[in-house]
Amino acid sequence: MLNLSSKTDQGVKRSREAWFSKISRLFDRSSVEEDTWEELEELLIAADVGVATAEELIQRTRKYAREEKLREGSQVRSALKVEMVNLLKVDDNGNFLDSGIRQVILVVGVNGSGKTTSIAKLAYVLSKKGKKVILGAADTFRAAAIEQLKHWGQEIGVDVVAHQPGGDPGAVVYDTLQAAQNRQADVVIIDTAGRLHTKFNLMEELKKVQRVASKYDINQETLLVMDATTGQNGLAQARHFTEATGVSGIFLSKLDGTAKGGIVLAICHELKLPILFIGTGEQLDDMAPFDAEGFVEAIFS
Ligand SMILES: Nc1nc2c(ncn2[C@@H]2O[C@H](COP(=O)(O)OP(=O)(O)OP(=O)(O)O)[C@@H](O)[C@H]2O)c(=O)[nH]1
Ligand SMILES: [Mg+2]
Repeated sequence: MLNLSSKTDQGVKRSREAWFSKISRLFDRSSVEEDTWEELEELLIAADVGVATAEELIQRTRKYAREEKLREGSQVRSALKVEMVNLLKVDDNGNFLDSGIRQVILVVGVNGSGKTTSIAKLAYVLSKKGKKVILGAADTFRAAAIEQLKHWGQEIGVDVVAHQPGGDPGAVVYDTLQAAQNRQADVVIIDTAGRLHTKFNLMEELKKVQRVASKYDINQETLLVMDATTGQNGLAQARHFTEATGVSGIFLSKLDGTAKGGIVLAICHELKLPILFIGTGEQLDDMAPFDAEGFVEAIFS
């Protein structure tokens, strides 16, 4: 079994040590004054929460503290944590992977964001839950990309449908879904080539892949893999992907690699997209489903 809370701890370790322990210590004082709020804003921005989200969070916390007549530092700290959790709870339909229905998940994102690794992690977790998973190697740009997915497939023990390098990604998706039907798979995960969100043709190619998949009677979701270390730049990328292809949720990879885990708050608040999973390292089990309360506890603990 995955120990989820320890994976989340591992993922936010650097952020906790660099910024959130400082934020927590701000409230060790007996009373909260104007300069405490100013310092809080600076620390939140340093942690990559983003100016707009930091202001919103502070405004909500101050309002709550005023209304409830909270004066002591520790009380205000608790209020801040509650408001963080509220900000992180994006209205979504829950985690589609828990729904129990047949799924095809198209995994998209910029180059090197962690798509293929995150797919392997998902396949690993789902297989352990007893689901039959098939992977489709629709990143046909590079031979190495196909090999990388096949390697993971072998390691985990799941089938990978692949064509020759240079082939048509749509044809790979078609064959993968055909195989999924024949072999009664529960979950199909499609790896796609990394692309810059600004490249029109490549975004059109993704839409074509979505159209191929939609011909099948299977629930379709698009998972955006975002690299946590790209910080605020990642937000602009995510907006482009959302506009071009629609995005059901985010797999936030490499959270372990950044001290600026405050980006999680910016993503939820500014994009209004749910973070479904976090990546916490390079191994197969280095992931956890995202959970707002668990995240806030871990980042302050
Ligand atoms: N530390 C850490 N490294 C990660 C994580 N996820 C992925 N990586 C690493 O990031 C690098 C890129 O990962 P890939 O999965 O190949 O990324 P990709 O998006 O498929 O890349 P392209 O196919 O080239 O677009 C690899 O070295 C991975 O091991 C994570 O959660 N934590
Ligand atoms: Mg890849």
